[in-house]
Amino acid sequence: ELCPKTSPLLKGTITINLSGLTINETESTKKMSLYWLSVPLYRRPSDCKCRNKTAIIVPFRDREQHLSYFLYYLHRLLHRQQLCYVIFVVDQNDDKPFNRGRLSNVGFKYASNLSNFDCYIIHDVDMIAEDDRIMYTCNRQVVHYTFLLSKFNYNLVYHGYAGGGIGYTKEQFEKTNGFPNEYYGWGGEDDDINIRINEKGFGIYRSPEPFYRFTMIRHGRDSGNPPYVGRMERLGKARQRIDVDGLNSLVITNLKEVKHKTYTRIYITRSRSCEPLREV
Ligand code: BGN
Repeated sequence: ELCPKTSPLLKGTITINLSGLTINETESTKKMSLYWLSVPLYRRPSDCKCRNKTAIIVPFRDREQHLSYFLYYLHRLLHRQQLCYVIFVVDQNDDKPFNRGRLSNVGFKYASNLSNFDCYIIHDVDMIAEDDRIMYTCNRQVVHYTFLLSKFNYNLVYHGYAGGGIGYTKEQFEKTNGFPNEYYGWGGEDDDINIRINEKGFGIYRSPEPFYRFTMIRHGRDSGNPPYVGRMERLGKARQRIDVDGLNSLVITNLKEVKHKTYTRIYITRSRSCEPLREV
């Protein structure tokens, strides 16, 4: 039978203790998932038929320790929410500036090609939900989950912030043309999708519940992710570029997949032929 509308497994606030966790800890997560796995593709709640299928898409490079924290907490949360889900880690396997937008598009394309999910959540690896009532599901509006971050003292950092974790239905992602592919390095791509989502009339939903809080794992700036100097200028043209730069202009070459027990990792390397014009 269908799972209840509100999962009886929810416990509320989650205590997050990062110092006590090591990469080895994920081994226990692996064993746990084997126990719950009934169909290779999804982790299913053992006792009922899930109401929602969610794809978690994590743009990633070189943050193995963060990934083990992330998986450890997220698997527990999603299980308690009685969701069917798959976690896709999209790994930029080159030394070019990090391109979060493009990785998100690759993840969406890969996931939506694999199966029909109700919700595609693009999620940073360094953000961990502090409450299991933060539902990893979608809405009529595009859902922004990560607007109260420890890093910003749990305040919305500015009106229009759309960074961290954001959930789309297939239709929403396709109609907004996903993410821009042409932001290289840190900053701006999330402000760009905010424009897309509003221009296409979906709007962004942020829960009024006070428990929508996220811990952001502290880290220094990545050398492979320098601030993108051209981001202001690119953002100024965001409206004109919605239907030109995005899911529909994505070229995927050199994709490799590795299936782990608790997530699928997709390696994507930018080939020479689609090298971006270097903007300095
Ligand atoms: C903003 C960045 C976002 C980032 C947030 C939070 C830009 C665009 C030029 C104004 N936007 O300033 O990408 O997520 O800070 O750190 O840099």
